[in-house]
Amino acid sequence: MRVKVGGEVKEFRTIWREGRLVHMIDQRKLPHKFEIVSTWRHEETAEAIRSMIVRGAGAIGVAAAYGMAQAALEAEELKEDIRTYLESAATLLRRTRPTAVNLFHSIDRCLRAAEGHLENPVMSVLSEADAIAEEDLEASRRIGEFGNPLIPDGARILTHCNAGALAFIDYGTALSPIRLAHQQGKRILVLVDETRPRLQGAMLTAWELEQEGIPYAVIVDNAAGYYMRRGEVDMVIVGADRVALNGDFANKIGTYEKAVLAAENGIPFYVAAPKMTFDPNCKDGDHIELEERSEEEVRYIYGLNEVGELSRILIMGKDTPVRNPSFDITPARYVTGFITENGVLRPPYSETIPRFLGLKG
Ligand code: RUB
Repeated sequence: MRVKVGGEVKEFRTIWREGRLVHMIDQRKLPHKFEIVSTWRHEETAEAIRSMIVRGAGAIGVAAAYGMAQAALEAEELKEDIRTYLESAATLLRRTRPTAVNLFHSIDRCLRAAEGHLENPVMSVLSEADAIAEEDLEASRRIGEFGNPLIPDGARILTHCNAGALAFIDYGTALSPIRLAHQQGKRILVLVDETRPRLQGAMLTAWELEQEGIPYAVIVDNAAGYYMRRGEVDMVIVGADRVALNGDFANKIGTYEKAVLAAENGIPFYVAAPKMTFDPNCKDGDHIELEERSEEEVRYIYGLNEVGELSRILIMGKDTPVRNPSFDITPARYVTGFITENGVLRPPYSETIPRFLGLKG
């Protein structure tokens, strides 16, 4: 993605690897500060995923793969048994965030790579991790190509959370078709749900759209229905953290109500997601583990204070009881189509998804 830093425009990936060093854009500080965090050990990368320095299904999948690459190099340096070392790194990385299946797919692929190449398991894990990153990049680029024709000139598009270049390696999922539509000269407006409590919409999606010069407006989460009912939303495009075989999917809390409102108002509702986000072992949404995050995320708001310092502000009683589910499930019946790297999947999903995953002839 192109980023304006210090008056210059530079190309960045959300996360990249240089030998054992893993670099990532610090997503907790945008849009106020553009900073790169670098990790040297897999434990630090796991912590970066947990604390959401890096977040978004695709990006944490790649972060986990790079964490496994670091673990392979650590095992070599420490002369540890590689299998045992990788297994324990896998356990740590799996515990960081439970919902996005990309993370689990990546870890399993790296473990299988080590198993399959006993003569040089370290090299094999490194190339598998790099392959996962390249595949993610290519998948999101293709999602843009398949999604763009769905966007009419003049479209007003609602999106929730951040499913952009920051949530992937580059391009993004939901934002990939939007970028392409804009590049092709279509006049579009993106309505960005702010996405409480972590504000990924207001902080990250808005920042990405600003960088690209795509017209947008941030709206409070509760305003989506208002605009839909007024006829001011032509389509919804969101990302996903895990798609079940029947088409139910998990995404950021609040996605479900946007889908119901879209159906109520006759608005097409698309989910942009690559193969890595589909879970062949999950038959429906009731089998997806949904993350519950810290109460502090709801009690405090994070941003710049009036003297320009990043700070946390308590917005309710410090002991006020709160609940903080981070994801919800949207039933398949609300999804107009899944925009994937191989084309747009349509209902009945219990047939089209298994076929897409190569599970049915
Ligand atoms: C991210 C989120 C995003 C999906 C889709 O949640 O719900 O919509 O990950 O993104 P969080 P992707 O910010 O808690 O990680 O583009 O990776 O499919």
